Amino acid sequence: MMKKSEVNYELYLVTDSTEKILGSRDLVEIVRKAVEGGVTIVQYRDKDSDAAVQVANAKKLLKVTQAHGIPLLINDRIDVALAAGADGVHIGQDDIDLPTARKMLGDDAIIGVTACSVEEALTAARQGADYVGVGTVYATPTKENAKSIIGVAGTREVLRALHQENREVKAVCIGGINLSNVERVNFQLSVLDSTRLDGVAVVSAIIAAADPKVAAKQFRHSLAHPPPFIGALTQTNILDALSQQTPFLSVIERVATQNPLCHNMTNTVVQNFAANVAIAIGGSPIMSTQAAEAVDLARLGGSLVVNMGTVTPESIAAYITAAQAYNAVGGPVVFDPVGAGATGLRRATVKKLMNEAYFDLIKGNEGEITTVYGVTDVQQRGVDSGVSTSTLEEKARLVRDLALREGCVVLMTGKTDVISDGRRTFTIENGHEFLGSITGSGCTLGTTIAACLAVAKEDKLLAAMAGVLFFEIAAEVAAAKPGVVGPGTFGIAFLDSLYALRNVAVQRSKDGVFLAR
Ligand code: 3NM
Ligand code: MG
Repeated sequence: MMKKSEVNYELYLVTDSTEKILGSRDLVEIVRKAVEGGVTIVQYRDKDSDAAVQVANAKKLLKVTQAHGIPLLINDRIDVALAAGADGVHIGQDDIDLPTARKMLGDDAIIGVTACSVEEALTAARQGADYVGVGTVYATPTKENAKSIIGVAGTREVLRALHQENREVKAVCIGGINLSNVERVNFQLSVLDSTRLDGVAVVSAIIAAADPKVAAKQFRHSLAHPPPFIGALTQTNILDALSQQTPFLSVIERVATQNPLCHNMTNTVVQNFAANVAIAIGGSPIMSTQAAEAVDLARLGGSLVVNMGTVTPESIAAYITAAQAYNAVGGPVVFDPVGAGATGLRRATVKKLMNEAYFDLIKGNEGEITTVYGVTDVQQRGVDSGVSTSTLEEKARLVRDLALREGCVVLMTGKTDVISDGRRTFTIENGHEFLGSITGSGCTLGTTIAACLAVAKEDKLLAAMAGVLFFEIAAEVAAAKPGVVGPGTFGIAFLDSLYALRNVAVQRSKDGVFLAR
């Protein structure tokens, strides 16, 4: 039997013998290939075969796993595990209870338990489970009777609770994990210091794969590498940036000279103004809301704004397809959860989008950011911000905590903007009240930030701050212009000011005041 301390849970293969997934192929051969490809632990899961068949299969599988020094566990059946001499069992909430299983198998056996909730996970941990299988992360045809789909957010809650208990118990997640989401899910579940994911459990994405060895190899590769949207961080010192302004201007200059694609999925009211803002700062706007072209657009090196102005089944599906396409190539995605707390549909949409995609930056007013954080008792008046009751310090803590939890940049707009990447938190006092009197100023701030992110991926906080300052200083300049008397004249002057500021940045660059990277 394998020593428990040597078990690696990184890529946990759960088998399936059904027609739907295994088909007519030979289970032992499939597992052999998967193990050769890098699976680190195997669970034999067979809900249909008789005990004698299960014992025979388990013995064959054991030869394969033992040859590679990895453990074999048996799903549900303690008798089968004992008869075959397997390394342990995996039990669900409806199987023989953990204390009994432990008595039957002894201390050296590996025993894992399925946990759908914090309570189930903590109970398993306290009763001495070696690991918990947390899920169901995503609905999956492999287990149609799954009790609860808890998503990335629910899974993270369970991991955090386990961590707070300070238990030795290991954790893997399960349900719908495949090669197109494993990098993101692994990142989303491991980003917090206070959660720890020891591995991912997979059925169909390996068992039903055309080549299980290749699939397993690809999983191991994905698990060992950060997702494309994380990229390679360079150490930009943002305090230098603040004192010199130079890096901010450099970001603006890069937008003006590189003309990044600004892909906006936004509501019809704002499209015209957002496109004009994008052009004024040097971006190349495209206002497509079509999922069908998002994959092609994502390859053009720009960035995406998902403005949740419209929430229909079609628009939600399109937001997800587009965000995932940008995630796949490392193109920045800005999420504007418009009116997030206003309706149940919008709250559910926020949850769904955050579950299915990664957002490099989340921007919103206090109510929206509070909703995204998950405080459900905030009822917003409409899509505009309500009256704030929290102090600046409380806002800063919320923004920082959300950024930490999601591993992204969070911007809370308001009279004082608060921005954080979890490690660094700043306030910005610029802007003008006229911005609140024209349609789409929040949406076009998203457009401006997205353009900056596209050209300065190495420090997303710096890029986003450059975008905010660019936008808000242009508003101040515009409001101070002679002839600007109200929202109408302001709107026109604002576009001119953005354009003028951009030219200042380009001119300073040409003069050698700073060197664009
Ligand atoms: N247990 P696939 S979900 C066996 O939530 C199993 O406990 C689950 O299959 C749980 O990787 C699941 O093909 C099936 O989505 C996972
Ligand atoms: Mg079971």
